[in-house]
Amino acid sequence: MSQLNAFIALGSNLGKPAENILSALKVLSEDPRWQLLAYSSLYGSKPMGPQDQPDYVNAVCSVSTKLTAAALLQALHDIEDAFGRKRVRHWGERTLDLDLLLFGEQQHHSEQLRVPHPGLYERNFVLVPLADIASDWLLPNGRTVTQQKDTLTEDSLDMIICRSDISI
Ligand code: PH2
Ligand code: MG
Ligand code: MG
Repeated sequence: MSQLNAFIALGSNLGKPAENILSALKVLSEDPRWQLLAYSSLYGSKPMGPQDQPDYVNAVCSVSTKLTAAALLQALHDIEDAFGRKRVRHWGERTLDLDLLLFGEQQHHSEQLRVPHPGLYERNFVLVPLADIASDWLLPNGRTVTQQKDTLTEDSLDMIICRSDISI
């Protein structure tokens, strides 16, 4: 089976969000089912969805894996569960959210598996960190990550930890 590059969005707004993201990156770096290739800086972002929830910390990483997209997504859900994630409300607060953004050039449109992630094109808290590690990656809509990021009008995000200061 071939080895593909996947991009994963990380988000947290409960407990100590930055620590949760760094711990999740460590867990991802230690898993034998893939190799962690790169990770972005950590960004603080205002909540999308219900406003009565804390601000988020967001980041993106890439892995290389021989897993299928469905198997990788299941593995990500298992890691979310290990971080004590409870699914409380749609777009609501969470200890750790791991979203599969891109899986090589593949596209999946089932209920369980949507790749590219449906929010990818509109969310600055996804495109800004993704541009840290994959600015020239060509998206299925024909734009590069940076070109897509430049279509957004929202305010820029606050970088809270620069990726060069992170050691996993
Ligand atoms: N995730 C959500 C809902 N709202 N807002 C921000 N800023 N960042 C997130 O990661 C986020 C959100 C549900 O996954
Ligand atoms: Mg999710
Ligand atoms: Mg999400």
